Amino acid sequence: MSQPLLVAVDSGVQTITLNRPDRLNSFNAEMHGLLREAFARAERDASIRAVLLTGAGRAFCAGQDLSERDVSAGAASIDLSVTVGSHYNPLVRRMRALPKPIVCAVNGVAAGAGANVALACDLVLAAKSASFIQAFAKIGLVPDSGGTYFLPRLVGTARAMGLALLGDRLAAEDAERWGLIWKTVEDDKLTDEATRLARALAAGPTKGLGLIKRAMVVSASNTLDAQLDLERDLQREAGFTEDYREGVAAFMEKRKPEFRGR
Ligand code: T3D
Repeated sequence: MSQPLLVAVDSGVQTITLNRPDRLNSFNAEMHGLLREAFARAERDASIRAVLLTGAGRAFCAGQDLSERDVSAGAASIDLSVTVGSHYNPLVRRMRALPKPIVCAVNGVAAGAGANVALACDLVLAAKSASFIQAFAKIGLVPDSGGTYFLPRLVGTARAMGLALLGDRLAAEDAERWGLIWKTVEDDKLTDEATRLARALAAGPTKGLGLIKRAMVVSASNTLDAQLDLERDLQREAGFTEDYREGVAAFMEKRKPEFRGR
């Protein structure tokens, strides 16, 4: 049987591929477990300096595997807070706390939690034929995996409300125009472009990039005063890295910096 998650490390990039294409890469418990392991490895393994998340086949991810939910007459009601609390929330928290950049290559439809896990990544690239669907309202649920946090912050309340209440498909190019994602690329260029981007990040000043990510992640809920203090503290940390010394030395010597991620 094929693995529901493929993980490969090359040139400092850990590529994680959701691999249940016949179910549009929807999440089940096994996939969540493997994702947990993959992100834990990304955190502890210094040779991994960026993560690339994508999907196998024609979809990125269709959210929760609905075939795992017994909603037949007479079946006991399911407490969905259990899976949200034990799988989705820890996944999004882990991704946001990872001190390394995560690139998402949205290769096809991203629906439900699949859309919001994509939005939890740091740079979202999408194939022009891809789309984003807040599918929750169509089945009587509430956007989870950070959807109600990311959407209004990325596209404003009016558009967030429309996406969440209607659950309609948003084409990748509209998602780019609205500022929901970083950019779209031609379908046949997605893998190359996402890999190029992830490798460029992996060759960057990893500690500094991690600090940038931390500042951006908390800025949504910080005051300007708190953010200014945080920037001061993070700059202190960044200034103690080897990569900062290398960056300045390379600039002065008019050469390309060789960052080591330290
Ligand atoms: O339960 C909890 O733990 C709470 C947490 C919830 C988090 C969530 O993500 S809730 C939202 C769950 N996801 C959805 O509601 C999306 C369901 N899927 C769709 O709406 C559509 O499949 C898509 C719009 C994503 C794609 O449509 P289309 O026409 O391109 O493909 P399709 O024909 O609908 O799907 C192809 C196959 O994948 C099909 O199986 P089949 O007929 O070929 O055997 C379909 O049943 C299967 N599939 C698609 N999405 C899911 C799925 N199977 C299980 N779970 C899915 N989410």
